[in-house]
Amino acid sequence: MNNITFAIIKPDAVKNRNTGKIYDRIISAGFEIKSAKLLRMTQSQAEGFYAVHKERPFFGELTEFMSSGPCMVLALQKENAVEEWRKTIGATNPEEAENGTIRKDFATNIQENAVHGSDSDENAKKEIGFFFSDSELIANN
Ligand code: IDP
Ligand code: MG
Repeated sequence: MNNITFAIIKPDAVKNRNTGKIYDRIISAGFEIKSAKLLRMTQSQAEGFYAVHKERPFFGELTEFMSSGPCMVLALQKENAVEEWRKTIGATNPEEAENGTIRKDFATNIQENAVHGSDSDENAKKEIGFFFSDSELIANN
């Protein structure tokens, strides 16, 4: 499936009251929201979600940050959703993100970078499954 991706409005962006502004970017970029919820991850959930990064030096800090407050998890649909959402959010490091991207406009630093985006169709599917059951996704009519 190449038309769905997984996004997070991370705790920094929720705390900084940017949720609505980021929703607006999602919608104006042409994504359909197939599911969304506000939740606070436990640190062990964050460790599970970011398991691929467990050997990286920032893993502890990252999982602490991701469980530090509420975040919004979303399933987003659009043609080429994974690539399109990565373009919309910009580079991991906001200093390298292009003008007009979400991270350029809302990230604080390389860690507290406002949003998450899946990096492949395979991971999008896994990540959606981590937070949503099939029945929570809006059906396409
Ligand atoms: P991505 O979110 O752009 O896909 P990844 O390399 O998959 O970037 O890293 C996952 C998350 O880990 C980043 O979004 C960011 O929050 C955090 N991160 C990545 N690199 C660093 C770093 O060098 N220092 C601190 N945190 C980092
Ligand atoms: Mg990544």
